[in-house]
Amino acid sequence: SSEELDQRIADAKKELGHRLTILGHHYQRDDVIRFADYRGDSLQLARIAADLKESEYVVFCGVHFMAETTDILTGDDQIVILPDMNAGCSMADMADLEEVEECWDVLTSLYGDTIIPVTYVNSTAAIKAFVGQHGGLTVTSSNAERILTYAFNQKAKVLFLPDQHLGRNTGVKLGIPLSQMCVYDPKRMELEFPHGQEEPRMILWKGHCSVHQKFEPKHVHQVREQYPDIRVIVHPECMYETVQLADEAGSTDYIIKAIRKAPAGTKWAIGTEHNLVNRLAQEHPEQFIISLNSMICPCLTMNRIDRPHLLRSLENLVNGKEENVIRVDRETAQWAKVAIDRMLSLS
Ligand code: CIZ
Ligand code: SF4
Repeated sequence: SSEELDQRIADAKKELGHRLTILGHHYQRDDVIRFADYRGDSLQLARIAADLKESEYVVFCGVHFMAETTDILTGDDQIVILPDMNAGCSMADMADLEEVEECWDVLTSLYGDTIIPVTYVNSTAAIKAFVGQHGGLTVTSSNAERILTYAFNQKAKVLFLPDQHLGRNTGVKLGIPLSQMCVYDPKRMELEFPHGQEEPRMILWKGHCSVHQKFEPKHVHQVREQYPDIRVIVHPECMYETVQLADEAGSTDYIIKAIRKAPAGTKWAIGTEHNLVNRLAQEHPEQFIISLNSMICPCLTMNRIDRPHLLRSLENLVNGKEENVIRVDRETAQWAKVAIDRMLSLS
C-alpha cells in the first residue's frame, strides 16, 4: 500500500542515516521530493552534494545528466545513484559527441578559430568535456547572460548547445539580432539561416526541451483573454515567440522567487514543468496560479523516479548493494569539470 511504501522508504532512510543524502530536483513528483534532504535546480543540487563530505551515498532524484554533474563535482568522495537509469533528458540526448565533433569541423572550416563552444548544463558529461577541451564553458538558465557576455569577449562567435531556445532568448537579451543567429541541424549536418544569411554571431544547436516547447504564443493569448490581469511567467527554454509575449522569463529559481515576493492575490500563468507549477500552486494559496498550457505538461523522464524506484535504491544500499551507480570516466569528468569551473568562477 501507499502508506507501506512511505514507511519502508522512511525506515531505509533512517537506517542509512548520515551515510546517505537524497537530492530532489524541483521537477520531481510530490511523493518523491518529500523524502529529499535538499531541493534545488540541477546545479544547486550538484554543488550541495560537493559540500557534503560526510555522506557516502547521494541518491539523486532527477535525470541522468544531473546525476553525472553531481558525480563530476563530488569526485571520488561520494557514490551517486540514479534510482531509474531510464530517467534521461530528451534535450541532453539531442546532442551526442560525434554529432558535435562533426559540427565543430563544419564550423571551423567555415569560420576558423573564431568560435567558442558554450553548453547549457542540460547536456551529457561528454558534451561538457568537449566544450571544456575547446576553451568553452557551461551555462545555466540563471547565468546565461553573464556567461554569454564573457564568451563574446573571448571570441567573435558562439556555438550554443544543445537548447536553441535558451541560446536565442539569451542572445536577443544581449542585443544580438535574429538575423545574426543561425541553427545547426545535426541530422542534415547543415546550417540553417531562418532570418536571412548574415554573417552569424551565434550558431544554435537544433535541440529543445519537449516539455517547455509545449508553451506556445496562442496559450499566452488564451490566458490573457480569460484573465485580463494575469501575469505570464515562463522558463527561457520556451520558444522565442512565447518568451517575447510573456511578462517575465527566468530560471526555475527566478520563477519560485517571483511567486514568493508577489503581493497576495496576484494571478499567474506559469510556463514550466507540471510538478513545479502544481507545487507552487499548493504552497501559495494566497496567489492564483495556473499552468500556461491547460494540458498537463509533465517531464516524463523526471516522473520515472517514483517511490518504488527510490525504495529499491535505498533498500539495496541498506543491503550493501550499489546499483545504478553514475560514474563518469575520470578523463571525461576532468574536462567537464574544467567547463563547469570556468562558469562557477564567473558566477
Ligand atoms: O528544464 C530543466 O531541466 C531545468 C530547468 C533544469 C535545471 O534544474 O537546471
Ligand atoms: Fe530535459 Fe526538459 Fe525534462 Fe528538463 S524538463 S529534464 S530539459 S526534458
